[in-house]
Amino acid sequence: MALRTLVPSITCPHCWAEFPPAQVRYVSEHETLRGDSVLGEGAQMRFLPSRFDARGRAIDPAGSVCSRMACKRCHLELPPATVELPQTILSIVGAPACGKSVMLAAASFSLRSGLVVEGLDFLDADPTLNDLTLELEASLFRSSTPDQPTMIAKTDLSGRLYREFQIEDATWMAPKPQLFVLARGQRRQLLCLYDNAGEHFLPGHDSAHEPVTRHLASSRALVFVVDPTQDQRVIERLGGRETVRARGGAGSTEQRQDLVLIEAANRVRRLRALGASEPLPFRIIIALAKADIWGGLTTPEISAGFGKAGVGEARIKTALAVPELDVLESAHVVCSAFLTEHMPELLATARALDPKFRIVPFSGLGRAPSRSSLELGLTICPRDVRPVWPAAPIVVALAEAEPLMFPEYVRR
Ligand SMILES: Nc1nc2c(ncn2[C@@H]2O[C@H](COP(=O)(O)OP(=O)(O)OP(=O)(O)O)[C@@H](O)[C@H]2O)c(=O)[nH]1
Ligand SMILES: [Mg+2]
Repeated sequence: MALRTLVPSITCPHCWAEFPPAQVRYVSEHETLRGDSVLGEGAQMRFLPSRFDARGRAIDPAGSVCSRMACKRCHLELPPATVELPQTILSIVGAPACGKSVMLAAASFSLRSGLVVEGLDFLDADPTLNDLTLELEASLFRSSTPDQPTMIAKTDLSGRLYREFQIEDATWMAPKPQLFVLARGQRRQLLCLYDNAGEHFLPGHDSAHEPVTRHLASSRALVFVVDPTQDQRVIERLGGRETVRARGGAGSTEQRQDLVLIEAANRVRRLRALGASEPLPFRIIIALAKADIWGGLTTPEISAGFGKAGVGEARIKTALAVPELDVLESAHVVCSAFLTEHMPELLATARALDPKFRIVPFSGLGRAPSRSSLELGLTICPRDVRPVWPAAPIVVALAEAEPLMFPEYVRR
């Protein structure tokens, strides 16, 4: 039997409890063991095993061999990789409609293609758990009807994208984790992402029993998605609200995105008991979304160099791949100048929270959606979607969290 190495500590991707692997619960298999103290009558009982078979599998109180594991606290099932691989949680944060779900779909789709980072394998840790990402990808990137206009729906604030569990007489709700196994050279890692509704990040929307953004307590980097088309100065330069809206821009300025960033930082401080003047425990990556709309406003025009080199296959590869560090660094400089001119308070906030923050522009769709009919709103045919640097913000965040796995993207 091959020896398995266990991680020293597990962080549950569902409820973020931390505990050693020896305390992991098993899911009973015997049909008489129906009913669980945390998950209710419909679930199989979870238990702390004391008997094992010759192959090290747990035996439940009724004598059945069990191999599925669960969290000590919330009792939700843990994919086997969680006890063996170190886990990196990245928090994707941003105002409503800034482009988080499109980024998640475009990033996971392109990472699977193998064209994004040399030698990186990217697999679902558990396809049943990842159904959410698979659905998002299917609608825009793997459609069986690529000529039928479609669009990713707004992320719901509750419902099937979330999990409910019972702890100490209270019902908790948390977003479903999306878990991926990353392998590069000798290194293997679990990557854990969540797709929140933007409303969850707005000031005043954090409730004790709906810990929907509690991943901020355990994450290793913050990907803050910024939509420049939610800023009045950018909207004016692009020709006004209606023009911006018709191209997929938000065209609304209800949310000040710098305040959403401050709120996220405050939650991180509160959850980790950090003092007001202590630095944040991770890097902030400003993911500047929808570059296909505002890229023409930068000097030099970012859209000119942005994944355009090459033709045919080569062009697709340059568009999907994370560019080399010097290209990322010059994009950072150009975008910094753009933000200084148009959204200076956002830049100042990011700098104050993390002086080494990095800016990564991207476009999940690569071109503007259009209004195919009045009822459908903005849509795009999957065949026309051309993401540019879709996974770059996530890979740069990973490089900050796991520099040994992605050394070529670490700042020198
Ligand atoms: N032109 C353009 N429009 C985009 C792009 N990405 C997203 N959009 C538009 O922005 C809208 C919102 O994108 P989502 O990814 O759903 O935004 P979100 O941040 O997940 O929003 P919530 O779920 O409400 O928090 C989409 O319906 C598109 O119309 C892009 O890369 N280019
Ligand atoms: Mg969404």
